[in-house]
Amino acid sequence: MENLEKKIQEADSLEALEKVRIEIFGKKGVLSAEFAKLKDIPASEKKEFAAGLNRKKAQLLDIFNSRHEILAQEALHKQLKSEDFDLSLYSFNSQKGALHPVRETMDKIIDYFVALNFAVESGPMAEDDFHNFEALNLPKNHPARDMQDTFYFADGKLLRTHTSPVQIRTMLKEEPPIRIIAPGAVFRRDYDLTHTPMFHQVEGLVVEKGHKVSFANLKWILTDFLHEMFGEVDVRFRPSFFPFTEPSAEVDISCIFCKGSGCRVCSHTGWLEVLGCGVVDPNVFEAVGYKDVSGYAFGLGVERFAMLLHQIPDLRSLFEGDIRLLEQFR
Ligand code: 2U9
Repeated sequence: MENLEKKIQEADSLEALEKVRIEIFGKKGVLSAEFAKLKDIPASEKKEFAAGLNRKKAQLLDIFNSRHEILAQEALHKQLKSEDFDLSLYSFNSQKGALHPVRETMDKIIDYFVALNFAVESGPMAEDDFHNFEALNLPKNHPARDMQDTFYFADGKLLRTHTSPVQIRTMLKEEPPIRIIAPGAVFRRDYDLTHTPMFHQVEGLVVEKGHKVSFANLKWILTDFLHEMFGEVDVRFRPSFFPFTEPSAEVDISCIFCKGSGCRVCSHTGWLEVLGCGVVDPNVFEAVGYKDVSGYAFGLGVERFAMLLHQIPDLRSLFEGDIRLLEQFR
Protein backbone atom coordinates (compact mmCIF):
# COMPACT_ATOMS: atom_id res chain seq x y z
CA MET A 1 0.00 0.00 0.00
CA GLU A 2 2.82 2.42 0.80
CA ASN A 3 4.45 2.79 -2.60
CA LEU A 4 1.24 2.86 -4.72
CA GLU A 5 1.37 6.65 -4.98
CA LYS A 6 4.96 6.52 -6.14
CA LYS A 7 4.06 3.87 -8.74
CA ILE A 8 1.42 6.13 -10.27
CA GLN A 9 3.75 9.14 -10.31
CA GLU A 10 6.52 7.12 -11.91
CA ALA A 11 4.44 5.79 -14.79
CA ASP A 12 6.03 7.53 -17.81
CA SER A 13 3.51 6.70 -20.52
CA LEU A 14 -0.24 6.09 -20.87
CA GLU A 15 0.51 2.41 -21.42
CA ALA A 16 2.60 2.16 -18.22
CA LEU A 17 -0.11 4.04 -16.33
CA GLU A 18 -2.74 1.60 -17.58
CA LYS A 19 -0.69 -1.29 -16.16
CA VAL A 20 -0.51 0.51 -12.81
CA ARG A 21 -4.26 1.15 -12.92
CA ILE A 22 -5.00 -2.55 -13.31
CA GLU A 23 -2.50 -3.37 -10.59
CA ILE A 24 -4.14 -0.99 -8.12
CA PHE A 25 -7.81 -0.62 -9.10
CA GLY A 26 -8.35 -3.84 -11.07
CA LYS A 27 -10.56 -6.73 -9.97
CA LYS A 28 -7.50 -8.65 -8.81
CA GLY A 29 -5.69 -5.48 -7.79
CA VAL A 30 -4.22 -4.28 -4.52
CA LEU A 31 -7.36 -2.44 -3.43
CA SER A 32 -9.63 -5.42 -4.07
CA ALA A 33 -7.28 -7.53 -1.92
CA GLU A 34 -7.43 -4.94 0.87
CA PHE A 35 -11.24 -4.79 0.74
CA ALA A 36 -11.31 -8.63 0.87
CA LYS A 37 -9.62 -8.43 4.27
CA LEU A 38 -12.81 -6.82 5.63
CA LYS A 39 -14.46 -10.17 6.20
CA ASP A 40 -11.72 -11.28 8.62
CA ILE A 41 -11.77 -8.08 10.62
CA PRO A 42 -13.71 -7.96 13.92
CA ALA A 43 -17.09 -6.25 13.59
CA SER A 44 -16.09 -3.43 15.92
CA GLU A 45 -13.18 -2.38 13.64
CA LYS A 46 -14.92 -2.97 10.28
CA LYS A 47 -16.39 0.51 9.94
CA GLU A 48 -13.15 2.34 10.61
CA PHE A 49 -11.13 -0.01 8.40
CA ALA A 50 -13.55 0.38 5.48
CA ALA A 51 -13.65 4.17 5.86
CA GLY A 52 -9.85 4.34 5.87
CA LEU A 53 -9.69 2.16 2.79
CA ASN A 54 -12.25 4.29 0.93
CA ARG A 55 -10.29 7.45 1.79
CA LYS A 56 -7.11 5.84 0.48
CA LYS A 57 -8.91 4.73 -2.69
CA ALA A 58 -10.28 8.24 -3.37
CA GLN A 59 -6.85 9.73 -2.78
CA LEU A 60 -5.20 7.27 -5.16
CA LEU A 61 -7.89 7.96 -7.78
CA ASP A 62 -7.15 11.69 -7.54
CA ILE A 63 -3.46 11.11 -8.06
CA PHE A 64 -4.19 8.67 -10.87
CA ASN A 65 -6.49 11.15 -12.67
CA SER A 66 -4.04 14.03 -12.55
CA ARG A 67 -1.21 11.78 -13.72
CA HIS A 68 -3.45 10.56 -16.55
CA GLU A 69 -4.17 14.11 -17.65
CA ILE A 70 -0.49 15.03 -17.73
CA LEU A 71 0.43 11.93 -19.77
CA ALA A 72 -2.50 12.42 -22.18
CA GLN A 73 -1.38 16.01 -22.78
CA GLU A 74 2.17 14.85 -23.41
CA ALA A 75 0.96 12.18 -25.84
CA LEU A 76 -1.13 14.75 -27.74
CA HIS A 77 1.81 17.16 -28.02
CA LYS A 78 4.01 14.35 -29.23
CA GLN A 79 1.44 13.35 -31.86
CA LEU A 80 0.94 16.92 -33.08
CA LYS A 81 4.67 17.44 -33.30
CA SER A 82 5.13 14.27 -35.34
CA GLU A 83 2.32 15.37 -37.70
CA ASP A 84 3.78 18.84 -38.14
CA PHE A 85 3.98 19.58 -41.89
CA ASP A 86 5.75 22.10 -44.03
CA LEU A 87 3.23 24.04 -46.11
CA SER A 88 5.98 25.45 -48.31
CA LEU A 89 7.05 22.02 -49.58
CA TYR A 90 6.31 21.42 -53.26
CA SER A 91 4.24 18.37 -54.10
CA PHE A 92 4.20 16.69 -57.47
CA ASN A 93 0.92 15.14 -56.47
CA SER A 94 -1.02 18.40 -56.15
CA GLN A 95 -4.56 18.49 -57.53
CA LYS A 96 -5.38 21.63 -59.46
CA GLY A 97 -8.60 23.44 -58.62
CA ALA A 98 -10.86 24.97 -61.25
CA LEU A 99 -12.99 28.04 -61.68
CA HIS A 100 -16.63 27.28 -62.34
CA PRO A 101 -17.29 27.93 -66.05
CA VAL A 102 -19.81 30.67 -65.16
CA ARG A 103 -17.24 32.47 -62.99
CA GLU A 104 -14.54 32.06 -65.62
CA THR A 105 -16.79 33.38 -68.39
CA MET A 106 -17.96 36.28 -66.24
CA ASP A 107 -14.33 37.23 -65.45
CA LYS A 108 -13.52 37.19 -69.15
CA ILE A 109 -16.45 39.49 -69.93
CA ILE A 110 -15.57 41.83 -67.03
CA ASP A 111 -11.90 41.96 -68.13
CA TYR A 112 -12.89 43.19 -71.59
CA PHE A 113 -14.90 46.12 -70.26
CA VAL A 114 -12.51 46.98 -67.42
CA ALA A 115 -9.77 47.36 -70.05
CA LEU A 116 -12.01 49.99 -71.70
CA ASN A 117 -12.29 51.91 -68.42
CA PHE A 118 -15.71 50.65 -67.36
CA ALA A 119 -16.21 50.55 -63.58
CA VAL A 120 -17.73 47.42 -62.04
CA GLU A 121 -20.83 48.14 -59.94
CA SER A 122 -23.02 45.90 -57.79
CA GLY A 123 -26.21 46.21 -55.78
CA PRO A 124 -28.76 44.29 -53.70
CA MET A 125 -30.42 41.12 -55.01
CA ALA A 126 -33.58 41.85 -53.02
CA GLU A 127 -34.92 44.94 -54.73
CA ASP A 128 -37.99 47.13 -54.67
CA ASP A 129 -40.49 47.77 -57.40
CA PHE A 130 -39.11 51.23 -58.20
CA HIS A 131 -35.51 50.16 -58.96
CA ASN A 132 -36.39 46.89 -60.73
CA PHE A 133 -39.39 48.06 -62.79
CA GLU A 134 -40.78 51.56 -62.37
CA ALA A 135 -37.57 53.51 -63.08
CA LEU A 136 -36.90 51.29 -66.09
CA ASN A 137 -40.01 52.45 -67.91
CA LEU A 138 -42.00 49.46 -66.72
CA PRO A 139 -44.96 51.06 -64.92
CA LYS A 140 -47.47 48.87 -63.09
CA ASN A 141 -49.66 46.86 -65.47
CA HIS A 142 -47.20 47.40 -68.30
CA PRO A 143 -47.51 44.27 -70.47
CA ALA A 144 -43.74 43.93 -70.61
CA ARG A 145 -43.72 42.98 -66.91
CA ASP A 146 -45.10 39.63 -68.00
CA MET A 147 -41.84 39.02 -69.83
CA GLN A 148 -40.22 38.57 -66.45
CA ASP A 149 -41.86 36.20 -64.06
CA THR A 150 -40.88 37.61 -60.73
CA PHE A 151 -40.22 36.12 -57.29
CA TYR A 152 -41.95 38.35 -54.73
CA PHE A 153 -41.42 38.59 -50.97
CA ALA A 154 -44.40 38.95 -48.63
CA ASP A 155 -43.52 42.61 -47.98
CA GLY A 156 -43.72 43.51 -51.70
CA LYS A 157 -39.96 43.42 -52.26
CA LEU A 158 -38.71 41.12 -55.00
CA LEU A 159 -35.67 39.25 -56.27
CA ARG A 160 -34.22 41.39 -59.05
CA THR A 161 -35.15 40.05 -62.48
CA HIS A 162 -32.15 41.77 -64.11
CA THR A 163 -29.11 43.72 -62.92
CA SER A 164 -30.58 46.96 -64.34
CA PRO A 165 -31.51 48.29 -60.85
CA VAL A 166 -27.75 48.58 -60.24
CA GLN A 167 -27.53 51.10 -63.10
CA ILE A 168 -30.54 52.98 -61.70
CA ARG A 169 -28.88 53.18 -58.26
CA THR A 170 -25.60 54.33 -59.82
CA MET A 171 -27.33 57.12 -61.77
CA LEU A 172 -29.20 58.23 -58.66
CA LYS A 173 -25.96 58.69 -56.74
CA GLU A 174 -23.62 59.89 -59.48
CA GLU A 175 -23.58 62.39 -62.33
CA PRO A 176 -22.58 61.61 -65.92
CA PRO A 177 -20.27 60.62 -67.45
CA ILE A 178 -21.18 57.05 -66.44
CA ARG A 179 -19.38 54.04 -67.81
CA ILE A 180 -20.24 50.92 -65.84
CA ILE A 181 -20.95 47.24 -66.02
CA ALA A 182 -23.16 45.42 -63.54
CA PRO A 183 -22.40 41.70 -63.26
CA GLY A 184 -24.43 39.50 -60.95
CA ALA A 185 -27.10 36.92 -60.18
CA VAL A 186 -30.70 37.52 -61.25
CA PHE A 187 -33.89 35.55 -60.63
CA ARG A 188 -36.86 34.57 -62.76
CA ARG A 189 -39.53 31.93 -62.37
CA ASP A 190 -38.40 29.73 -65.20
CA TYR A 191 -36.97 26.22 -65.44
CA ASP A 192 -36.17 24.19 -68.53
CA LEU A 193 -33.27 23.21 -70.79
CA THR A 194 -32.22 26.82 -71.34
CA HIS A 195 -33.64 28.56 -68.23
CA THR A 196 -32.85 28.30 -64.51
CA PRO A 197 -34.56 30.29 -61.73
CA MET A 198 -31.19 31.92 -60.95
CA PHE A 199 -28.75 32.96 -63.61
CA HIS A 200 -26.12 35.65 -64.17
CA GLN A 201 -26.10 38.74 -66.27
CA VAL A 202 -23.59 41.35 -67.22
CA GLU A 203 -25.24 44.60 -68.18
CA GLY A 204 -23.50 47.75 -69.33
CA LEU A 205 -24.44 51.41 -69.27
CA VAL A 206 -22.73 54.44 -70.79
CA VAL A 207 -24.12 57.94 -70.21
CA GLU A 208 -22.62 61.22 -71.37
CA LYS A 209 -23.71 64.82 -71.01
CA GLY A 210 -25.24 66.18 -74.23
CA HIS A 211 -25.51 64.12 -77.40
CA LYS A 212 -22.07 62.53 -77.37
CA VAL A 213 -23.04 58.86 -77.60
CA SER A 214 -25.18 57.15 -80.18
CA PHE A 215 -26.18 53.75 -81.50
CA ALA A 216 -23.00 53.85 -83.61
CA ASN A 217 -20.81 53.76 -80.47
CA LEU A 218 -22.89 50.88 -79.14
CA LYS A 219 -22.50 48.94 -82.38
CA TRP A 220 -18.75 49.39 -82.37
CA ILE A 221 -18.14 48.33 -78.79
CA LEU A 222 -20.41 45.27 -78.92
CA THR A 223 -18.96 44.10 -82.24
CA ASP A 224 -15.43 44.43 -80.85
CA PHE A 225 -16.50 42.67 -77.65
CA LEU A 226 -18.02 39.72 -79.53
CA HIS A 227 -14.89 39.35 -81.66
CA GLU A 228 -12.82 39.28 -78.48
CA MET A 229 -15.07 36.60 -76.97
CA PHE A 230 -15.84 34.39 -79.98
CA GLY A 231 -13.08 35.16 -82.50
CA GLU A 232 -13.75 35.80 -86.19
CA VAL A 233 -17.55 35.73 -86.25
CA ASP A 234 -20.04 37.79 -88.26
CA VAL A 235 -22.14 40.10 -86.09
CA ARG A 236 -25.60 41.40 -86.94
CA PHE A 237 -28.01 43.77 -85.16
CA ARG A 238 -31.74 42.99 -85.44
CA PRO A 239 -34.42 45.54 -84.46
CA SER A 240 -36.13 44.52 -81.22
CA PHE A 241 -38.00 45.97 -78.27
CA PHE A 242 -37.10 46.61 -74.64
CA PRO A 243 -39.03 49.03 -72.41
CA PHE A 244 -35.80 50.68 -71.20
CA THR A 245 -34.17 51.30 -74.60
CA GLU A 246 -35.29 52.97 -77.82
CA PRO A 247 -34.27 52.04 -80.42
CA SER A 248 -33.47 48.51 -79.30
CA ALA A 249 -31.68 45.62 -80.94
CA GLU A 250 -30.83 42.01 -80.43
CA VAL A 251 -27.37 40.96 -81.49
CA ASP A 252 -26.52 37.71 -83.26
CA ILE A 253 -23.21 36.10 -84.13
CA SER A 254 -22.73 33.65 -86.98
CA CYS A 255 -23.04 30.14 -85.54
CA ILE A 256 -19.70 29.13 -84.03
CA PHE A 257 -20.51 25.43 -84.52
CA CYS A 258 -21.49 25.30 -88.20
CA LYS A 259 -19.89 28.63 -89.26
CA GLY A 260 -23.30 29.82 -90.45
CA SER A 261 -24.29 26.94 -92.69
CA GLY A 262 -27.02 25.73 -90.31
CA CYS A 263 -27.05 23.14 -87.52
CA ARG A 264 -29.15 22.04 -84.54
CA VAL A 265 -27.60 24.54 -82.11
CA CYS A 266 -28.59 27.52 -84.29
CA SER A 267 -31.92 25.92 -85.30
CA HIS A 268 -30.64 25.89 -88.89
CA THR A 269 -30.61 29.69 -89.04
CA GLY A 270 -26.83 30.07 -89.07
CA TRP A 271 -27.11 32.67 -86.27
CA LEU A 272 -26.91 32.63 -82.48
CA GLU A 273 -28.55 35.36 -80.39
CA VAL A 274 -26.13 36.56 -77.72
CA LEU A 275 -26.96 40.13 -76.62
CA GLY A 276 -29.69 42.70 -76.18
CA CYS A 277 -28.98 46.42 -76.38
CA GLY A 278 -30.22 49.86 -77.25
CA VAL A 279 -30.16 53.62 -76.74
CA VAL A 280 -31.43 54.41 -73.23
CA ASP A 281 -35.08 55.48 -73.29
CA PRO A 282 -35.65 59.15 -72.23
CA ASN A 283 -38.21 57.94 -69.65
CA VAL A 284 -35.39 56.13 -67.79
CA PHE A 285 -33.31 59.30 -67.62
CA GLU A 286 -36.35 61.23 -66.44
CA ALA A 287 -36.92 58.70 -63.62
CA VAL A 288 -33.42 59.37 -62.24
CA GLY A 289 -33.55 63.12 -62.82
CA TYR A 290 -30.99 63.29 -65.65
CA LYS A 291 -31.44 66.12 -68.21
CA ASP A 292 -29.68 66.65 -71.56
CA VAL A 293 -27.82 63.37 -71.58
CA SER A 294 -27.37 60.52 -74.05
CA GLY A 295 -26.59 56.91 -73.37
CA TYR A 296 -26.61 53.32 -74.44
CA ALA A 297 -27.07 50.05 -72.59
CA PHE A 298 -26.70 46.35 -73.20
CA GLY A 299 -27.31 43.08 -71.44
CA LEU A 300 -26.24 39.47 -71.75
CA GLY A 301 -26.73 36.14 -70.03
CA VAL A 302 -23.43 34.75 -68.71
CA GLU A 303 -24.60 31.10 -68.69
CA ARG A 304 -25.48 31.35 -72.40
CA PHE A 305 -21.98 32.63 -73.15
CA ALA A 306 -20.44 29.84 -71.05
CA MET A 307 -22.56 27.21 -72.81
CA LEU A 308 -21.55 28.45 -76.26
CA LEU A 309 -17.86 28.86 -75.36
CA HIS A 310 -17.66 25.38 -73.79
CA GLN A 311 -20.35 23.55 -75.78
CA ILE A 312 -22.43 22.70 -72.71
CA PRO A 313 -25.80 21.40 -73.95
CA ASP A 314 -27.94 21.66 -70.78
CA LEU A 315 -27.90 24.87 -68.76
CA ARG A 316 -29.03 23.04 -65.64
CA SER A 317 -25.78 21.06 -65.47
CA LEU A 318 -24.03 24.32 -64.50
CA PHE A 319 -25.90 24.35 -61.18
CA GLU A 320 -26.06 20.70 -60.16
CA GLY A 321 -22.71 20.81 -58.35
CA ASP A 322 -21.53 17.63 -60.05
CA ILE A 323 -17.76 17.47 -59.67
CA ARG A 324 -17.53 15.65 -63.02
CA LEU A 325 -18.54 18.86 -64.81
CA LEU A 326 -16.02 20.98 -62.91
CA GLU A 327 -13.19 18.48 -63.46
CA GLN A 328 -13.36 19.22 -67.17
CA PHE A 329 -12.33 22.84 -66.58
CA ARG A 330 -9.02 22.29 -64.75
C1 2U9 B 1 -30.72 50.92 -67.70
C2 2U9 B 1 -31.08 51.20 -69.00
C3 2U9 B 1 -31.06 50.20 -69.92
C4 2U9 B 1 -30.07 46.74 -70.36
C5 2U9 B 1 -30.44 45.85 -71.49
C6 2U9 B 1 -30.94 44.03 -72.64
C7 2U9 B 1 -31.14 44.98 -73.60
C8 2U9 B 1 -31.15 42.58 -72.85
C9 2U9 B 1 -31.12 40.40 -71.97
C10 2U9 B 1 -29.97 39.64 -72.51
C11 2U9 B 1 -30.16 38.18 -72.19
C12 2U9 B 1 -31.41 39.84 -70.63
O1 2U9 B 1 -30.04 37.86 -69.69
S1 2U9 B 1 -30.96 38.16 -70.69
O2 2U9 B 1 -32.13 37.41 -70.77
N1 2U9 B 1 -30.86 41.78 -71.86
O3 2U9 B 1 -31.58 42.18 -73.88
N2 2U9 B 1 -30.54 44.53 -71.45
S2 2U9 B 1 -30.80 46.48 -72.97
O4 2U9 B 1 -30.68 47.96 -70.54
C13 2U9 B 1 -30.69 48.92 -69.58
C14 2U9 B 1 -30.34 48.64 -68.28
C15 2U9 B 1 -30.34 49.64 -67.35
C16 2U9 B 1 -30.73 52.00 -66.67
